[in-house]
Amino acid sequence: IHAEALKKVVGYKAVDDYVRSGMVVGLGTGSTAYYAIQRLGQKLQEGKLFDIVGIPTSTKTERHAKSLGIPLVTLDSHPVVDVAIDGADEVDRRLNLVKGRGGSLLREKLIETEARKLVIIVDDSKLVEGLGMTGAVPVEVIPFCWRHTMRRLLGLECLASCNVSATIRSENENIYVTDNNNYIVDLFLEKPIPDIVLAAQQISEIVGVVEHGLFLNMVDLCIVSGKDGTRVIER
Ligand code: DER
Repeated sequence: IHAEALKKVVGYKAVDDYVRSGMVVGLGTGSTAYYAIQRLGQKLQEGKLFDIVGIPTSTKTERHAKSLGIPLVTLDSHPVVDVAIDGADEVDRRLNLVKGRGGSLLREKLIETEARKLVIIVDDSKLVEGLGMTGAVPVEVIPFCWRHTMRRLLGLECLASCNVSATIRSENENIYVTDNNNYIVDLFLEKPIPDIVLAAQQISEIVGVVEHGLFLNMVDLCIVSGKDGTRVIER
């Protein structure tokens, strides 16, 4: 079964099963959340859903939602999000996540922290035993003295056993700039993080760090698609 089909089935299912008329919906970012946004736009156009407002987690998602006619608001006017739907880079057995390889982790976490229900949609390639083993753990940092902040990240006690390395995320020879005019330091670990909660705390305590891609104890349920079908994992 084609990878895009796996993304589409979970994107559609998230909207069909968890979005009701009148809701404030957090709109995720990435190639899987793309399908949830498509489905939401389609059902609004068909009149199967109404009185929906969306809160986009990136300018990219904002443009996509606008192109479909989904009415958009922000957390300033709508601080309570009924449901948020987003993809993830990694999901562990406790539904803790790595997110942010698409660069949108700050607004994603800001909005998804306020969600009454956070629905994560993935194909089964994202399911992992330990976080940080399939790719980077992204950390959004302020541009000022980013090398200093990167050094502080590399020196963290809680990552000492992980053989950690770091790169400043680049795009076409330039440093990648997020929607919030920050940079991203990607942390690469060779061994799993022993204490993920402590790591999240210690990373956040570094003054130049704005936010990181460890989403812990946030997810209510995860819809997973695979070649054998689709299942829902509740936390
Ligand atoms: O960057 C993000 O957090 C995205 O949600 C990403 O992690 C998932 O994107 P994908 O659905 O394209 O894999």
